Parts: sequence; structure tokens; C-alpha cells
Amino acid sequence: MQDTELEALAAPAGAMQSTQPHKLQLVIANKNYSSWSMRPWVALTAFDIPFEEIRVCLDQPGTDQELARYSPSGRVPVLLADGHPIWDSLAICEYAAEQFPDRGMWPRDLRARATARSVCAEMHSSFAALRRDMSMNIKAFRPGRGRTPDAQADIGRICEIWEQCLCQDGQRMQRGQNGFLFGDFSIADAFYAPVVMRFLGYDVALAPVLQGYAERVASHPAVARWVAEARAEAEAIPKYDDAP
Ligand SMILES: N[C@@H](CCC(=O)N[C@@H](CS)C(=O)NCC(=O)O)C(=O)O
Repeated sequence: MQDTELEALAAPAGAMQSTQPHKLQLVIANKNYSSWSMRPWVALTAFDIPFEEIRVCLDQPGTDQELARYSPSGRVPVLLADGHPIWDSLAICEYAAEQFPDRGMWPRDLRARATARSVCAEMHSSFAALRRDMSMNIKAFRPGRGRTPDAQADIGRICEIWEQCLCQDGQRMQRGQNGFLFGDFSIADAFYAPVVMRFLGYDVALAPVLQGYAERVASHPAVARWVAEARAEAEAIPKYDDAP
């Protein structure tokens, strides 16, 4: 069998036909409140992937109809790739990483990449108490609020993940130099960026190594741009502003 035939067999289904889309549109919600929207927006922005932003303001009279125009699930974020919808934050990042393999959105090392996918999947499927009791609200400063036992347990688990990634044996120097979970900024850091905003906004006390990481994420140009644009948003949604 020829090498090219072997490569074709090894490639994920459909990969050989994949062509770069001409037009990427990312549909998001309010930057102040939408933690799910923040993740792929930060990832695409951090890796210089050009996209048009479509912002739908949550909790308005026409919101549901507007979301239904773009999103099969009625939720955002949605990436429209030449009009084809990808309606989940992790699926969007995976799609971008496949379409732009030269950008290094995932760690290069196989085991590190597997761990990065694991911590993203855990972020995606867990931490319900943190989401409920300490909702993201970039404009607000609410020291100490929302610290229910379940939210505190989620904070503990997130700190454990960060510590494991930042301080792993044999990787400490390499990762420490770059300062992100897997050395260079990756999708994993974009996934934890909304948690960083919560930790800063609710003034969660962190060990110095984790505080340093949180500050590095907050200072990353893509994150800083999202935050600046969130602060500039005019609309306020009482349902979210009055939340814990
Ligand atoms: N698992 C989804 C969750 C998306 C989600 O819950 N999005 C919220 C916005 S932050 C939403 O669209 N809410 C619509 C609404 O509440 O009407 C993802 O990762 O994209």
C-alpha cells in the first residue's frame, strides 16, 4: 500500500475533503454575561482566526426568535462556517483546530493534548454549582458572594486541575516559563478564561502560583479585549445582575 493510501486510512473521516471555509461567523451573546460565548471567541481571537461577530442580546423580547435563526439548539455560541452551524463551544474549538492546524490551538505533545482535552471536557460537563452560584458578570465586583459549599467544592477541583497542569513533574520548568496550563496559550486556557473572570470578580483567594496564572490569562490580549468590550456594553440584564 502507498504511503498516501495509508495516510488516507489514518485520517479522521472527512478530513481529506476538508477545505477552509471562506466565511466564519461567530454568534455570541452579551460579553458581560455569556461565559459559553467567551470561550470560542477568545480561542479564535487568540489564534488570529478571522471571523465576523454576530451578537445577540439575551433576555430581550426577540431573543428566542433571533437565536432560533442561527442555532439549532436555540443557544449560543454558534459558529457558521459558510453558513453551516456548529452549535457548541467545544465543537467550535475542535473545528477551528482542525481547519487551522498550523496555529497550534492544542498542545503539540500527544499526552499533553489528551490532558488538555480532558480538562476542557471537565469544564464543559461539570462545575454546575459554580455556574449557578457565581455566575459570570464581568462588570460586577462581588467579593465573597456565592460561596456555597458546592461552589467551594468546584473551586477546589478547578484549583487542583490548574495546579496539576502548571506544576506537573518534569514539565514545571517548561510550562512555568510560558505560564499557561500547557505552556503556550491553548484552547484549555480559553476554556478556563470565564472561571478566571469569576475568581477575580468574586475575589477568590488563590495560592500565588494560581493567582499568577489567573492574572496571565486576564492579561492575554484576546481575554483583555473581550473584557474591555464587555465593560463597554450598554445593556444591563437585571435577571443576571441580581443573581448571586
Ligand atoms: N453547551 C453549550 C452551552 C451553551 C449555553 O448554555 N449558552 C447560553 C448562553 S451563555 C444560551 O445560549 N442561553 C440562551 C438563553 O438563555 O436564552 C456550549 O458549550 O456552547
